[in-house]
Amino acid sequence: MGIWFMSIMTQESCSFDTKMRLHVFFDSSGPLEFRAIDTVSMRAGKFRFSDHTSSLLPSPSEVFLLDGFLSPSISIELFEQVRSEVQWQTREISLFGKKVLQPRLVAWQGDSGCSYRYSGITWNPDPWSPAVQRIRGLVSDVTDFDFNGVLLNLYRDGRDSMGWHSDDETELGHNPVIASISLGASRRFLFRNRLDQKQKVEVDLKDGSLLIMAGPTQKLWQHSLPKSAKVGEARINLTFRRIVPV
Ligand SMILES: O=C(O)CCC(=O)C(=O)O
Repeated sequence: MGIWFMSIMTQESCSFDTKMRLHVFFDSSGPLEFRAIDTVSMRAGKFRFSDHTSSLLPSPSEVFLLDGFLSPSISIELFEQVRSEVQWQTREISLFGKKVLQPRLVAWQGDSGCSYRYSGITWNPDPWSPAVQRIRGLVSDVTDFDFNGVLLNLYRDGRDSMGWHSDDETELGHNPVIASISLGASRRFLFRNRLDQKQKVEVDLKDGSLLIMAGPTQKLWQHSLPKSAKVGEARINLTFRRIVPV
């Protein structure tokens, strides 16, 4: 069963780049909820949001945050489905020459052949699971971008984390577009400038939010999800990516 959605184009605005879409979520009993989405669209390799949404990082980096992309009721249902349907793994990574367990559970799903190598591990894709496929549909629809893989992270509580890194692996190509969905507990997410590490930008990634990183963001900035003693609840993050032939 679960939730399905339909996407309806309600209006073309006078601006060429901005479209208005309506997402209609429904389950087997009928429509559950309507949500108006300010779309982001890819034109000539650049993301554009409607006028009131500006980049969190200075130009030429492109980072956009849409809070409430999924409503609380949809997020709760998707959180439970994703948590139970994904084949979560704990993996060892090399850190400063030592083998350590990643401080979170991880999975990689994608189209056949879309392997992804990071932190010394090659991930062959698990097939798309139903709820993840549904979220992929929503994200592809709002971004007009065809993602062929997703890295899933399950942070069991505030002791789980992700260290500083950029998503700049060769197989993601030049200026990758990455769409990140958060479900569950809110967590702090930090950016730091690669040349001037004291320059930091912080955002809260809330339940149901969509964060998009595009342009040269990965070349110019690193990001991390620090530990937090205050967070007792779990969080799932899905970062949709496009693996390109190398
Ligand atoms: O959990 C997050 O929001 C961070 C995920 C992340 O940095 C990544 O997958 O590269």
